[in-house]
Amino acid sequence: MTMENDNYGAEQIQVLEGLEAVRKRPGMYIGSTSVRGLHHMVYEIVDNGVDEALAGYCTEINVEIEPGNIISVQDNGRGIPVEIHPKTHISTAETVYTVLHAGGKFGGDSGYKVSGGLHGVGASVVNALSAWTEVTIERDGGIYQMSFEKGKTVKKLEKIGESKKTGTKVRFLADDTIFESLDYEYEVLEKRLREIAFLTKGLKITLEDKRDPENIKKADFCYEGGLISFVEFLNKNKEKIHPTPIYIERAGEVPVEIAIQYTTSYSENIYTFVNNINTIEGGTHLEGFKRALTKVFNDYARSHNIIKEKEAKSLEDYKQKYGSDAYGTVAYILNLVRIWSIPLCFLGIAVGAIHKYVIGIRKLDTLEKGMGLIVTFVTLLIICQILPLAFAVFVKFGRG
Ligand code: 0R9
Repeated sequence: MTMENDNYGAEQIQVLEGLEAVRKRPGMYIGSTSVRGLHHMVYEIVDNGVDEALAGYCTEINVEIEPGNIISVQDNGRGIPVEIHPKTHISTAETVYTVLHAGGKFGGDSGYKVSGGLHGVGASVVNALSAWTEVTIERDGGIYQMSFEKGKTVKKLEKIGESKKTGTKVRFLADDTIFESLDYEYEVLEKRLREIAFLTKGLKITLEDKRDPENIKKADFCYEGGLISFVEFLNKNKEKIHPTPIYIERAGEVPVEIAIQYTTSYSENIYTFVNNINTIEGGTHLEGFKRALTKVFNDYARSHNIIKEKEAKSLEDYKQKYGSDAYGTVAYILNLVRIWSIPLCFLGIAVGAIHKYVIGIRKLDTLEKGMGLIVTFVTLLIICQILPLAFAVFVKFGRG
């Protein structure tokens, strides 16, 4: 055996150890072994298709729950590369499914690093935690297939037919010795897939639950409006203060998308996403956004003599003083940032500009209208009450 072969052997051992580690501590890799972790298995595979969509090569992802809780996810992207990988000496597709972190490591320069989850590395985790996995790839004029049991290859990638199409289909049965239950909740998958569709403008996602042939459930989502559609969906039963959501999009190294709509509802809803993942605990992106919003309100209030030059108020102050009690204010703010972290100032600039011209003016205009009414009322009072009095006084004393 040559040195090179020795190295290859060592790499292979690392591979096996890698997936064994996943099965030993599944929670560390998929979050939990409860039904929540089970749903994450689906999201990990879907995210790989979403990455392909974000790279500009995939327009549709079809998700099915087959009888027996088998999950099938199919995309119409380029298909996972099938050629032998120079480092692992097995096909790139098999590498992605058997080497922990391979998606990131091997797909490095493929523009394959934007959606949530583990950025492709999730494929090997799902494989390790499944009783079996079957991957079918249409690419380079052929149909290729490989299969695994508990993460181990049982059928190496082989060409099984011809095809002019391209895409990847992954079918897996989660391992019931790992997960507490294999009962997928249709509504949970539906909610998350709809969210992904909102966050991935123009991508069509279909969901079909075929477990009960008497009661097949179906849904499909495709939103050309992206976040605007998301805000409209969230506010559909609310009274809107402005009919069209405010929308900001900034491309470049730090892409940002924001959509906002105020309604007459009392509660405020802010949703933030980073790399398509709902950041329920907020973060610097949310902080930056709120700071920018506060600055815009204060700048506007100062320039319209609503507050003094040196004065500054918080968003809460504005909401309490000019918001819910008088008109009701709700902001739906959605923020999609496909990066790891965002400099606060960047968001500040992006959001500031919009708010200056739209939200601030809108809110404070209403106040100004109120002020206008008071001024009109006082003027009428003067005309109706004070002028006749003055006239009477003039008549009385003038004549006298
Ligand atoms: C159904 C779920 N879809 C996938 O798992 C999926 C992965 C994937 C992919 C690529 C294309 N489609 C995919 N679908 C891909 C192709 C190419 C470059 N990068 C990504 C290419 O043709 O050059 N891959 C995800 C990881 C990898 N491919 C890689 F690591 F093998 F490159």
